[in-house]
Amino acid sequence: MSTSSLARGALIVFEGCDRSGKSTQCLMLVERLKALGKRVQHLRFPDRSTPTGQKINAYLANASEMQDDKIHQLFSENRWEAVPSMLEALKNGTTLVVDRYAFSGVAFSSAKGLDLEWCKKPDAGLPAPDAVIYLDIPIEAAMKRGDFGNERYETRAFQEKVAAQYKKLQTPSWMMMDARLPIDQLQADIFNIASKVIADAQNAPVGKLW
Ligand code: Z5A
Ligand code: MG
Repeated sequence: MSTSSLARGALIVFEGCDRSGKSTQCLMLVERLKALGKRVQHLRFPDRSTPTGQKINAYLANASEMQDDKIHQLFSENRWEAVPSMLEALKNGTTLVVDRYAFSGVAFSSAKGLDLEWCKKPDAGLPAPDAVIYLDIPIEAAMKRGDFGNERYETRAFQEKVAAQYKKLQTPSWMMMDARLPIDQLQADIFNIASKVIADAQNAPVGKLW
């Protein structure tokens, strides 16, 4: 029997504007991988269940105010809290499917006018995704899926600024997907991409942002 270390899991991140279909596609991918007997875990940021996440939740719900630089750092802290368990899971062969990550942090804060390079700093050193699946959709089309919610940032003008910032953050592992495709067709494409990413990540070290 081989004594070589266990193949690691892959870190697959979904990004995109409001209503682009991230949560829908994350859930479908997790369910399909589980059905195939793969080890997989679904994460989302912000993780609103932790003390930092609860402060973020109050901010997003407009129930509290915070300076732009401070809330930016809090979003990052919310990710760093998860890093030990993320690294452990990856090491144990569990693939992580993550709904929003540091790219959201930088895109949203820099869309408010904060310097993009400054915004990247708090997340430098986080586990780097093996793939960023970006669900690309014109804001007009996203709005046809129903009104944006009532949270902070959920306006057309702001989402347009966010989309422009996202495009400055593309890494080599960035996959631009047409989020206007029918849900099942998009999932089929995403599943094929994820399967290859999982296979390729098995024996590669976990990278670091940025
Ligand atoms: N934020 C930040 O500022 N800094 C940070 O560091 C982080 C986040 C991590 C969290 O929102 C907010 O925090 C977010 C960024 C900021 N603010 N905004 N905007 P969230 O993640 O909790 O919520 P969201 O993801 O933005 O919104 P959402 O509505 O959950 O969008 P979604 O997950 O992309 O979409 P969905 O729920 O999968 O689908 C939306 C609807 O479209 C639904 O009815 C689906 O059935 C439908 N749908 C989905 N796919 C399709 C297709 N392909 N065709 C037709 N209809 C579809
Ligand atoms: Mg969502």
